[in-house]
Amino acid sequence: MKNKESLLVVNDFHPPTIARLDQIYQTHKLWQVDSAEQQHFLQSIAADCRAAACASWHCEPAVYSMPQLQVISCFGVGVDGIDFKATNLGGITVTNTPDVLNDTVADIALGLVLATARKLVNADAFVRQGQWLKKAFPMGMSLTGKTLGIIGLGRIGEAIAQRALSFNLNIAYHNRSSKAVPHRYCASLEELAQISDILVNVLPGGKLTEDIINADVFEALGPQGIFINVGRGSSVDQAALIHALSQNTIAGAGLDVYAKEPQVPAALLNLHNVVLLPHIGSGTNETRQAMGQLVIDNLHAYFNGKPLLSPVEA
Ligand code: NAP
Ligand code: 8YV
Repeated sequence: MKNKESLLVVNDFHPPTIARLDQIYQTHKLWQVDSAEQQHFLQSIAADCRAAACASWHCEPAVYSMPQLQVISCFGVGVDGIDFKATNLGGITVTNTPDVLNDTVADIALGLVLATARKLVNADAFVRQGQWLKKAFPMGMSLTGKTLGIIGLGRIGEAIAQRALSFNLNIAYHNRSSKAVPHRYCASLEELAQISDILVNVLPGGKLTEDIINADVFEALGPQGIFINVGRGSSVDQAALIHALSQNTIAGAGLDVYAKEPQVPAALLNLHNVVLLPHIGSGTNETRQAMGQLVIDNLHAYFNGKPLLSPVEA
């Protein structure tokens, strides 16, 4: 029987997927090795190791220098944790897990829209604390006829738009260029914020989007406006967001992602006009399973000389 191929598993990204990789490959688990020993560990497997499996949000820099490494199969669609300068230099192709998570992330985006517009989390606390016995809960904002502005109308953005239409929301969007969709295109973030009642961010992370949702965008969104973020925290000037929320220059926010996860600033924790989630956009059993399957399928394609299913264009 042919020996199992050697596979470096960089981090503990999804235990059920890693358990399946253990069955298929001779796995070498970097995160289980003390950091002082990792260089030596990588050298000891370097000659046989042509592929790695990794979280899309972090890869140990030493991995990129492995001489035989040709593929890193990432778990996650947003590959801002990968150093593409280093992978290009090393001739390494990176794959990710697009599309299989669109619906689940879009569901959470709409969940945050409802939770903020109708103050669902505060309403729950209101009942539990017995306040309903004394007074009425404050009114929310209707969605019908309002405008949902989507920053980053890509795969997930389109799944959000599809759902938003069934809530009778109008859709507008901002990308670097317009696309063939029946929604209003705004060439600038400020223009989109200006016409939006609810602004949803689905941008990828990385240098090109860093802090581009800033004080000017929140000012344009205005005091009745709601900001939702299911993209990346790095694309938002978090200090400007906290300022806008605490001064009520925007009405509220629903956040799944933050500047430095899992750290959430105390200033946000103390505000009542923000709903805070712990980056659970893709966090269902079914979707994480599908992401894991795509990690496995990409590796299978590589080891069998077939085209990779979802290579990332670097
Ligand atoms: P995608 O299909 O590539 O969509 C990204 C969109 O952003 C594209 O429409 C792109 O359009 C636009 N864009 C990119 N850079 C831009 C820039 N500098 N300025 C303006 N628009 C820009 O990606 P996706 O699959 O929808 O995923 C989007 C992101 O969601 C991921 O990268 C990840 O960070 C995040 N995500 C979060 C979760 C979660 O759990 N919360 C889960 C999955 C993904 P143009 O190229 O035309 O500009
Ligand atoms: C994470 C995500 O990968 O795919 C992405 O870009 O942000 C998420 O799906 C997920 O949180 C993994 O734990």
